[in-house]
Amino acid sequence: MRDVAIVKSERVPSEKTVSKVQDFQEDKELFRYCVLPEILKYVECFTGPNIMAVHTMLINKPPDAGKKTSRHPLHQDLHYFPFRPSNNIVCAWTAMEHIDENNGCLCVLPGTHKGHLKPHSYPKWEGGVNLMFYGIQDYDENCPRVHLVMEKGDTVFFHPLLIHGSGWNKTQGYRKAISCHFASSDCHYIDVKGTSQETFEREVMEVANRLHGIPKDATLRDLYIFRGRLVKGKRINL
Ligand SMILES: O=C(O)CCC(=O)C(=O)O
Repeated sequence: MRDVAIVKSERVPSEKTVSKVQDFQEDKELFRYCVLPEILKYVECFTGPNIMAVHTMLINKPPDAGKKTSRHPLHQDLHYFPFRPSNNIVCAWTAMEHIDENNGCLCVLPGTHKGHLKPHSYPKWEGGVNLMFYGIQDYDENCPRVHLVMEKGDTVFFHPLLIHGSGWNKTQGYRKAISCHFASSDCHYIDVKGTSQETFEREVMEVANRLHGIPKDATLRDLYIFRGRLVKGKRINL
């Protein structure tokens, strides 16, 4: 992915132009992150013994080009997942360097994982918004926010209903983090048609068709069957 501020400019892939690498599950080196015993020890508390890596990301938040497009709006990750139950899904997010409010740390609204999935849409930001950066528009403004200051190697584990986002990168460095969403392979798929997730399904399947020729009638479920990789135990439903 490239930040919306530079999406129309330079095309040579480099640290300066790639803001996110998604779906590294087939990359031998990066996938080592997803099988680290130090990570799986905690993941298993949420997923039980049958663990799938369902979404992987290497995030390289660029220095903000001046329009605050490097922000990630407040959202719930469950918006992107066509399977349930949410209590058997968890994100591991690891800082690859010191991260604080200057370079755009994670910001979370504690306790919100006890709520429901809220409707998401693109925020109407003046400078534009990155593809797939959906946000919640009606969160409680008075809810306290916690900014997660982390050191290299620090890892946070969080529920897919937890409302979170990240701030803009005010530094000249590229803020790096690696993350994986894990789910129990006992989770079951749901049809997102007719739900608040339908718009996302339509958009992501259009991109999958345009970039990879994935048939137009494929569903979000098909995409996750394809991208999911077993980490431990047995592959059951997912
Ligand atoms: O790393 C970040 O800045 C936020 C990542 C995030 O929340 C996401 O991709 O869902």
